[in-house]
Amino acid sequence: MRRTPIILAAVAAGLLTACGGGESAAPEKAGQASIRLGFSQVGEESAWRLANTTSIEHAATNAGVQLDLRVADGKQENQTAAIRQFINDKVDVIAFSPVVESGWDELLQEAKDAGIPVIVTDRMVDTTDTSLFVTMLGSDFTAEGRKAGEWLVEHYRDYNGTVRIVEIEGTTGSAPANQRRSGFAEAIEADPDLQVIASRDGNFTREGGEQVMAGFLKEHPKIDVVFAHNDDEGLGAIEAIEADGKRPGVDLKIITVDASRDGLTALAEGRLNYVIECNPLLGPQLMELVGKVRTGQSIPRRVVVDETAFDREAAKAVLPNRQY
Ligand code: GYE
Repeated sequence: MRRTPIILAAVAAGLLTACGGGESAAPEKAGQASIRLGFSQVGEESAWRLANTTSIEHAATNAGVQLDLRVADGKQENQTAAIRQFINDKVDVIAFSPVVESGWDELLQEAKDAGIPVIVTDRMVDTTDTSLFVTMLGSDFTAEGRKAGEWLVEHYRDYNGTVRIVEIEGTTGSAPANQRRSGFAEAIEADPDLQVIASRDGNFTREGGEQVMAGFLKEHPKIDVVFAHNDDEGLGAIEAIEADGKRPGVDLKIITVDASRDGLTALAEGRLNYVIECNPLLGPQLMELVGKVRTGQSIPRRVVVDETAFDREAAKAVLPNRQY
């Protein structure tokens, strides 16, 4: 588990200016100027994740927030240990991106009993008591899955015969895997010719995507479409398809989610066919929420990130300025 404490002197910048930090501030205000945030990150599985971590680190620095970042290597038990440590350390605010949706009730109750507000970011938790967290900041994964399905329905509108789809899912039990799968399934119901013939966990990694795709190619003589739950899995699938002597993007259509620079580059080259955006640059919005929670201001229960989707031409247009 990586641990990167970033202790910063209170800087009167960004949200701190709003909090009134500075030399002449009253003691309680000076206290506010130095918010301690414990953040438990999922891991380092994808380009999305690395960009998300960097965004949070930079935004904390800019806001003068003392960030204790702990990276959990994709393991719920590591996240549990990190959050218990934050509770012990009496941080002001806890934020976390839960690797899987369920199994958090007891831990979040401990944070609540200790009077520490919890912000859920990126991935949703499935709790019986929604008062266990103050807000959720992240994308609408169901909408992302739906966009992928709608593109397929449109693309195969005039096609006769079965379209054989394989799905490379994200980490089993995670919110993005569950919701991208259901959004996609809901959208492709519009055309009974669109059939998911196999579906397997690629753990959101390039390696996982390659292995799962290699297996699919062995087991299924005819595959028309790959829906990968993130770019990394799709890029891994490209390698397996090429190793099998087929042309990704031509012999098999590939749809992915994230729209990282590598994903959009493959799309611009015609090796992917459609990419749904999932924005990892959540740091500034997270710090704004942290500041508001700390100072007792009201915040919405859910903050959804604005996103789009790209075809080949759109990818070429945005690539020169893509930040992640
Ligand atoms: O799509 C994937 C990452 O939770 C939205 O996790 C995130 C997902 C993202 O590993 O690349």
